[in-house]
Amino acid sequence: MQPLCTDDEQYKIIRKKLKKDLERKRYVHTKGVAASAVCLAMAYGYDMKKAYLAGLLHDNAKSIPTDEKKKLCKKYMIELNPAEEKNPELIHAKLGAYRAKDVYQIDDEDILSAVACHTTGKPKMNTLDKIIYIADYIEPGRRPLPMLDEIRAVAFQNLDKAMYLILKSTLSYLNEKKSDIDQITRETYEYFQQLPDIQ
Ligand code: DGI
Ligand code: FE
Ligand code: FE
Repeated sequence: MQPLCTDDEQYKIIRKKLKKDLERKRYVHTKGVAASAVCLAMAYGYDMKKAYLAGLLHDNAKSIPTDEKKKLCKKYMIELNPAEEKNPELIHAKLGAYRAKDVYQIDDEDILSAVACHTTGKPKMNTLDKIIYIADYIEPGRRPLPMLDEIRAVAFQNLDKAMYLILKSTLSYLNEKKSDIDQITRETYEYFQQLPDIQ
């Protein structure tokens, strides 16, 4: 496996820009997700550099005000589904993928995909998609969430099972809050629920 040197110039430039673009707490979360993604990459023999970059960039669009987010979606011709129109906090995932390419010069399709689907997930996610989705939930600074300790342990044993547990917990949280559930979040849950190796 290629070694990862977090001191490389490319990463320093990206971290500097993220530090400027994100609120302080969000930047700390971002570093936690990048570190957790690298740990998961080690556990599953995945490219640590790709995991690190995707972790760093996953929330790059999070701190942009909503009306600016919507303007940028028009600029990039990103179509918003009804759930995204109603819950603008969902937009930062897709928009983040376009900005990762345009502003952060990332061309790797796996990294862009992982950023784009990190909030709702999607059926048939690849390994990096799952690593980022899970790292976002288990990063060390996350405030206590239901089942977090168990999910942290499962994450290093079975990615699909960790996906299923996180989706289950997210859906019950959203139901409790009476938030709209994106069709893709539901489909993703149903996809992981029927996999044979999650029981
Ligand atoms: O950006 P982060 O806070 O690090 O995490 P995230 O990108 O996973 O976004 C977190 C929120 O998104 C979390 O509170 C759950 C919510 N979310 C996930 N799927 C859906 C959703 N919110 C709505 N309204 N509908 C969804 O389908
Ligand atoms: Fe996010
Ligand atoms: Fe995040």
